Amino acid sequence: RTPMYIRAFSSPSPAPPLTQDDLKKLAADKAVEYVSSGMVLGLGTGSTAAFVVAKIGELLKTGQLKDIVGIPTSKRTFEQAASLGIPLSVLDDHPRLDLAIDGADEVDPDLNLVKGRGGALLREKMVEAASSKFVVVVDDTKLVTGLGGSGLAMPVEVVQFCWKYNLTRLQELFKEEGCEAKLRLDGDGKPYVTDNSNYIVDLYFKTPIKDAGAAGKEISALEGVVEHGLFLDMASSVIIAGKEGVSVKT
Ligand code: ABF
Repeated sequence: RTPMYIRAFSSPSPAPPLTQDDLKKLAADKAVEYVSSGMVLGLGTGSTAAFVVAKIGELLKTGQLKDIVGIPTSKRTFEQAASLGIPLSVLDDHPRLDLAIDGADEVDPDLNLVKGRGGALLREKMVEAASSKFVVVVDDTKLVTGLGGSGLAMPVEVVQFCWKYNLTRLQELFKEEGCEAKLRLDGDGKPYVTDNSNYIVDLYFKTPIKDAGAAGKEISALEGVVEHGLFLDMASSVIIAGKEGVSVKT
């Protein structure tokens, strides 16, 4: 018989719990299974999308993927992908994409999204709208029952000119939802400037947005609004990683 103290030391210790980054990576790896050689591929922005870009770089390096053209959705993603040697292009030269993969800030039960807390919403929306398939990668903390219901920001990209005027108009639009509008600041307390030289007004709702379709149209109708973070009817699939594993919703 094995003495008790040896058994205690030799029994396998339980696996450490998965971190949020582990979950993001699991979702990213699953999404990369949708990528095949020869694709024109939209490359998302954010920490989950960064795992996707890293994996694609790896597969290109080992020759498991070939002839990919990546269309980055931000300067940050451009830099990461370029550093990994992923061939890159722009929508001007590739107006139709086979697939785009990106993260999200909120996902509702109908696969509608809030995006843009990472500041890249305009390029993300342009690239993802041009893709035949748009696969979203999230960990399960991003699931909400109604958009805007997380109490976190719903971003709107606005021109710098008279941004206060637009901030007030946005807040007025959603008075009934108890909306608070704030200009996004960078780490130095200065206005955050997007890749397109615009500002971002973040909308904070006390209750979920009642009619996201109508809200999106009303926001877009304001002169000086460039784009908003409601991505409605755009996602083909959402890959969700949670402690219980990875699931795919379509
Ligand atoms: C982008 O990255 C954004 O639209 C969204 O704001 C953000 C999600 O970031 P993360 O994956 O780091 O949570 O996809």
